Amino acid sequence: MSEQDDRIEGAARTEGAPQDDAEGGRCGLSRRKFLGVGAAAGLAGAGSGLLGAMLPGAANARARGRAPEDYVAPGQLDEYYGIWSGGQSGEVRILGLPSMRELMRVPVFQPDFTIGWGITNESKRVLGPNFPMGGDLHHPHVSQTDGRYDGRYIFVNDKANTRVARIRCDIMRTDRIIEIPNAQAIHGLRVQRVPRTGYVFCNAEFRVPHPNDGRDLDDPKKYFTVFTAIDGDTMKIAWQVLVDGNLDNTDADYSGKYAAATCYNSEDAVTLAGFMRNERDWTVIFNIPRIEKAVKEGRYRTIGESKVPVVDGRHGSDLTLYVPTPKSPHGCNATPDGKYVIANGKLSPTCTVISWEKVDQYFAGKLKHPRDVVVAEPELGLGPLHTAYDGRGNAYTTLFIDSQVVKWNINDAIRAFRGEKVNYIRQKLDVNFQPGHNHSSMGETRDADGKWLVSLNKFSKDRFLHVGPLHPDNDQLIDISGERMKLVADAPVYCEPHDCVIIHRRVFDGKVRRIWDRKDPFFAETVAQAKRDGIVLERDSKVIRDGRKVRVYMTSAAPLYGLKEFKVRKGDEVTVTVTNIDKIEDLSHGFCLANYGVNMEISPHETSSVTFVADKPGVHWYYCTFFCHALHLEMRGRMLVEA
Ligand code: CUK
Ligand code: CUA
Repeated sequence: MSEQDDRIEGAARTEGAPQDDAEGGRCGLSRRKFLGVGAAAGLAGAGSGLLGAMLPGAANARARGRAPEDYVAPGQLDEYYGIWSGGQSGEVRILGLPSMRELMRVPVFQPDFTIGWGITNESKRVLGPNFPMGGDLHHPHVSQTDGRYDGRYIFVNDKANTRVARIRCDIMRTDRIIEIPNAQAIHGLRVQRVPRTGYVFCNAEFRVPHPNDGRDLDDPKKYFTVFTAIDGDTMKIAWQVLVDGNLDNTDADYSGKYAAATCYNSEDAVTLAGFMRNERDWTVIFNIPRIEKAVKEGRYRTIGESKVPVVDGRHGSDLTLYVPTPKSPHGCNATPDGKYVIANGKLSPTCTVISWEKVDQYFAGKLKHPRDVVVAEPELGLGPLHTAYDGRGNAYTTLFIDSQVVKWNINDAIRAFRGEKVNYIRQKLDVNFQPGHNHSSMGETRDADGKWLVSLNKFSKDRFLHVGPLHPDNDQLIDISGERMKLVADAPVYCEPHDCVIIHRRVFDGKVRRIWDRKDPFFAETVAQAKRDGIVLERDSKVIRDGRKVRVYMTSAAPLYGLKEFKVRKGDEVTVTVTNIDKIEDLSHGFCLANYGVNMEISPHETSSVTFVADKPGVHWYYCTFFCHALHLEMRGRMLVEA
């Protein structure tokens, strides 16, 4: 049997196999029993024993789907971009779908020696002077206009260092990073859909005392956290809302009136054990027009040194609505038809469906109890974390503990909630293993097209060749275009993406630059300095001495730098500015300075610069690190440092 035949046969087996379903799988029953025992404990305590127990069955039940190259042949382009979080790496990755090929990495919070992120002056201006190393990047989301992707920006959170960053989609480069005041650990992040982005909403997850200067460490009354709205155009903070509980994930509606956030620790505890007592926590709904009005009328306070207006949205406020939601809810996902937002129960086997229309009625005083906005609460399985949509009325929820994706019908769940006898579960598909987020193609916009679903699985176990004790995650591609979900591909990924968005290529077509615009603001400050030095960057290669500061300007054109050597004195502060005057697409140069920890990339028509102190005398070669020409290896020069 050829490899090809084997693959197709494998695919057929996957589609029809009983392992597809929750109850009758080859290893299904025994595994469910295992999981049943320690479900809550597994979630709370990461459950390593639990996972070990399911290994043998899982290995047998390996689903062998069609390979991605069956969908995207070599040389063919993908239909979708996947914008992937890089998790602890602090970067964003760009994949093609359905091939799952990694196309690019965009450094955000972490240094990156390939392009010199954290080394070049241009990147340091974005990162700030004393940026903490690294970040924990969970949620990349693309700006929208009227509920549709407009392809301007990607916004991302940094949980580790309480920041939010923006990536320009035209150059796929980070252009702004801001710190969020009055907060610790920015987690959930989503964009305002209507009328446009507009606001970027983000959740500070950890409650800390305010002011957090050591005077109150253990007084729960002093602990709180905030919901933040950032102006996505200026990257200034518009306002914050004081809340009860710990905020987790967030999403916005399709009318521009509301944002929602899942919220745990209704117990007001300051320790982990206290967090999980209550059967219900909340989904918090933020009434944006009312909050804006309160800010406008001065009904806010400021905290500490920050000037950001903070309105009080704790219980009793008319700016917010706390919908009781079981239990420590996690994912928060608005449906693309604009009708509902769904909170994923995490420690409860349920998802809670909240109707925006009922939220309207509640704020208008027509509904009495906050629970009246709930229109369904389907029981789905163990550990529901996140939900994606196909635009045809179906929802796809990841079940962390069950290691499954469950497809269910929203309308049927609503009917069942009203007491009708209907089965809202459509299918349960094993994924490998322990999924966190999932995402569907165009699924967080009005254009949800129901073609692809990706399940971001935290554990790969034995799915790949072993590469040491640290295993890659396993992001699995699932075809959801038909009645039944079909597992198509496994994709190992470096740890650990939390979230992604899948965007049709038409959104970016014609918007992503192939070479730099010489007028790009990304290096405008460097250009301005050159002008003050009387330098035309596209033409001149020259050394300017300004006291102990030396500015070295050179062009790069394959396979030559504009300067074969330059001379400085020990202790000089040297700035090397390189302008790539090649205009051929894909012809990047590098500038690497031996034994100085300097490397940077200069793509066609880009200017990059780096500043360092020439503290090591002698000869230091600089050379090109991007293979640009048959004589690339000859592309070099000497920095001569006089003692
Ligand atoms: S979170 Cu990681 S699996 Cu940060 Cu969106 Cu749910
Ligand atoms: Cu320029 Cu290699």
